[in-house]
Amino acid sequence: MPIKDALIVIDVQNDFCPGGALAVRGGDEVVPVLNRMIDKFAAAGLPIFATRDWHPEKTHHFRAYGGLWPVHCVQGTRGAEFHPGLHLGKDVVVVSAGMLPTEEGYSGFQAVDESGTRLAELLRRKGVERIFIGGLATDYCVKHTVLDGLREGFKVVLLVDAVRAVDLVPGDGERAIDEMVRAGAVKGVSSDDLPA
Ligand code: VGL
Repeated sequence: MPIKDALIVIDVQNDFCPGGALAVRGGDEVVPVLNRMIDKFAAAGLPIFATRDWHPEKTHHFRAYGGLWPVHCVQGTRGAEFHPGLHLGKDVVVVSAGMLPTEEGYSGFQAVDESGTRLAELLRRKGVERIFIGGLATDYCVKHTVLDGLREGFKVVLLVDAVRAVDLVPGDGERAIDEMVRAGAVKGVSSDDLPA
C-alpha cells in the first residue's frame, strides 16, 4: 500500500500578507505555489487542511496584553480571512488555533475543526501517515506545526518553496528550517511529483 499523504496549509491569511497587520515579506507569494499543491492533492483525493490563526480581541498573544505581537487575525475580521486567491474548495477542512486568551496557538496541532476535534485526530481518522506543510510563517506556525507533527509520529515534508518567514531577527527563517530538518523533516518542493 502506498503511504497516505495529506497537505496542511498554514495560516495563509490577509494579516500575514503584504498590507496586513503582521505582514510577512513575500507572504502572498506562497499562494500560487500552495494552490498547485491543493489542486494536486484534491485531484488525487487526498486530505487537505488549512489552519487559521483565530484570536479573540484580548489575548496574551498581543503586545497590549503582555505578548509579542501587534493585534492580528481577530476572529471575524478581514485580516483573519484567508488570502482571497487561495483555492479553498469543498475539499479543504479548516482548523482554527489560538482561540483561548491564554494560548499563543503557534502549532496547527493545537487547532480544531468546527466540532472541536484536533488536527492529529482528524489526520489519524483518515489514515494519514505523512504530511506536506507550507504556509506562514516559517519561523513560528510552520515550525511549531512541523515539530509537533514529528512528535505525533507523522512523517513530515516541509515545502521550502511554499513558506516565508517573519524574520524578527534576520536569519530566523533559515535557522527554523535547519531546526526542522534536524528534528527529522524532509525538504520538498511543490514541483516534486507526489509519490504514486
Ligand atoms: C504567526 C506570529 C504570530 C504565524 C502567528 O502564523 O506564524 N506568527 N502569530
